[in-house]
Amino acid sequence: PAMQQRLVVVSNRLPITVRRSSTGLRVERSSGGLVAAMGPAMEQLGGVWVGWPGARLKPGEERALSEQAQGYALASVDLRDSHVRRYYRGLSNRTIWPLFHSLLDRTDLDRRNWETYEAVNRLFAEVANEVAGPDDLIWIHDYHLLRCADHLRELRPGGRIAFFLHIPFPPFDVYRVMPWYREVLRGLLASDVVGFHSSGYVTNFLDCVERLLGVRVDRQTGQVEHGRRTVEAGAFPLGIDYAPFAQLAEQGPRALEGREQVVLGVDRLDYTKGIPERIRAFERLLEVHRAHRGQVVLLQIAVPSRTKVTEYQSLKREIDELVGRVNGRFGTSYWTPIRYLYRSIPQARLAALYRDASVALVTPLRDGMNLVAKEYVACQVDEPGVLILSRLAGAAETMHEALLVNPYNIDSVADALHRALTMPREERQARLLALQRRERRHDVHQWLRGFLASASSPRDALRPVGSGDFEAWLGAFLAGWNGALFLDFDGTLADLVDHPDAAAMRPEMRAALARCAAREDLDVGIVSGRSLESIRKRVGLEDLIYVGNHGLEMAGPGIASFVHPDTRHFEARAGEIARALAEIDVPGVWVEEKGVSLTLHYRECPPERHDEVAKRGREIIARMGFQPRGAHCAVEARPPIGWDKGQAVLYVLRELHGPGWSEVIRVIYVGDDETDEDAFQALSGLGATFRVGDASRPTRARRRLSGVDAVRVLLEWLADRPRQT
Ligand code: ADQ
Repeated sequence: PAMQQRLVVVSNRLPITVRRSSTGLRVERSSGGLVAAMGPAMEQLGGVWVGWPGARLKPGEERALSEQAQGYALASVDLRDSHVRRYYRGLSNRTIWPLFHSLLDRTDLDRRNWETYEAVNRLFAEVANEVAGPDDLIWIHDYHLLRCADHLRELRPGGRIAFFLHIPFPPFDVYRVMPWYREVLRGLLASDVVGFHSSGYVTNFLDCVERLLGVRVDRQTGQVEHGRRTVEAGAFPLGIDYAPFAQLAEQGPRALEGREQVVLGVDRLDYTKGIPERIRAFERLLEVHRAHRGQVVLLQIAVPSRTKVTEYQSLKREIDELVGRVNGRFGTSYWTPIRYLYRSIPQARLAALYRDASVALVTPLRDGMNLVAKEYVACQVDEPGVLILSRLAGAAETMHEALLVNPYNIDSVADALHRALTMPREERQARLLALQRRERRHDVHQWLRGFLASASSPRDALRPVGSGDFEAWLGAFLAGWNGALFLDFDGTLADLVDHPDAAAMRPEMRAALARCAAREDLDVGIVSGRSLESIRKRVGLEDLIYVGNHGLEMAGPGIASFVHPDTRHFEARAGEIARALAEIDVPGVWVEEKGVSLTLHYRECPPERHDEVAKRGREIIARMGFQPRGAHCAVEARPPIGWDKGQAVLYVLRELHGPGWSEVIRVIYVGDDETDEDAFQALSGLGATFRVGDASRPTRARRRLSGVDAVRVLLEWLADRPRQT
């Protein structure tokens, strides 16, 4: 049997919030959907919950806090005031929250907030890593901690990490507004499983990952190729703790007196919940359907939330005024149309209110899931009530028997309200029974089992890249065109090895490359940092264009042999630098002289000395007037000539096809190295570009390929295509 795996939950808030006042510590249950979902789960499973307690604890107080949790341990993350301001109120609640709810007008962008968010996410990762055993599953929750898994992955490369997002994942066009979109996606992909409430969010996520990181995704299985790891994205729609809720509703005494029909709204006071729009819709009902006047009441219960964020303060004022206006306009001496409570309600009382209300009006402008809709359904143990639900809540994806509305369209919500208030009993019952059956079965326990099973089971790797992928990516781009294919050598055509003399293409790669070169509709060029001589010998094929020394030397069919005119000025200097670098006297370090440029290699020296060697090498190179550039376990030294792989490729294309080359030829460039970024940049928007390797480094390339094998598949696909021109 497998090692006993414990669960470590990481979320911004602990399930218990501490408030410090003049009279001492006050401890309360935290509000909101996440605690509602995970609280019962942790009581049942045990483990550790890592989070912020809401205030700074003094020594000894942590112990008192832990006594509040039943059946599991608490570990608190200590946040300073500046953390809370920038990470919590700033980036989490004024950037990610509105942006992920597609409310761009409310989205604030501030780089200093981002930096603190990053630092605090690291802090959470460190605490989680400390309390977790080596085999424990670490489950990170929600939008405050989108970067946490990345830091955890550094601390435990092989550990099990899962993530669940409780809010929507926005569509590509909205998501890209986030300046740190790459970092956030990489943060999520550091997990093994990334869970969302609905398949719509999964689609959005995969879209963003594919288009913004260029990594390969499988839409059928939700798998994402992230270097050598496969990450799985999936929909795990959250449910509620159904049975106890229904039971509370069975037991509670009558909660509503009076003969009016009650329309109920229950929310955290949040602008995503559409409370002002809802009040206006109720007002419209009273305007248009006069028969309801005096007969119906809107009971709106709002829990105070994020009260220190300015947007929430102004929302509170707006709602106060709206309620006052509508009550002033329609109220009579014996009837007040809107009753408004600004506070939290104990669960038993809430259940009785749900039960006694005729209609639940759940109209968020956007909501990850929305548990209130589900709680209302569970509590209909008496006369069947009607659920009106926003189409823009995640819950609408499954709860289609509810009356689904567009919360922005006030008239249509008013019409739905009228329909709900006058709906015949048979229809109410039919809709309700269907809703209840689903929610009873898909409750929070089932959700938990499903997610944990997925997070604990071994991952299948994504099927290897195939010709179909290249057909999808490049088929239309190349159709009817001649092509030009440029490839780096080391790390692209040949695996990286300890010593450059040992690098070689496998026979299948060489065969595929030769078949590409033999095609009349395809030019093939090798672009390398090696000297022209060395690269030509390594590849060993005629009929190719060879570009050596990062573009300073070129030769091949169709182009005049080229040596950059400034080269000879720098050859002597290159020799001097080589001698200076030879003074780095560390075993395994050596210098490769390539004429006008050189490379300091340290792959064979002990890993703990890599940083020191690279630093000293860079200093010497820079001091002597060459440009140092990091490569795989090496530092390249290039003469200060404004010429790179990108310019070299453009030069070759001009030589072969004239300045109007983009009218007659389609270009593909494949490379794995930092120096290939120059070519990706030169070709951005002009050609198809692929960076080999995982998504941990940013790239200007359009797509990523996992390794040398994927490059071979590309070459084979190109070689096998029917002639294009
Ligand atoms: P929330 O935005 O907090 O959750 P929701 O899913 O509706 O929204 O959960 C609210 C919870 O708070 C419910 O359990 C409800 O009973 C409780 N609650 C609300 N008002 C209350 C009141 N006045 N008194 C007492 N309790 C009250 C986030 C996402 C949601 C997602 C959940 C869970 O925004 O979309 O459904 O997480 O993932």
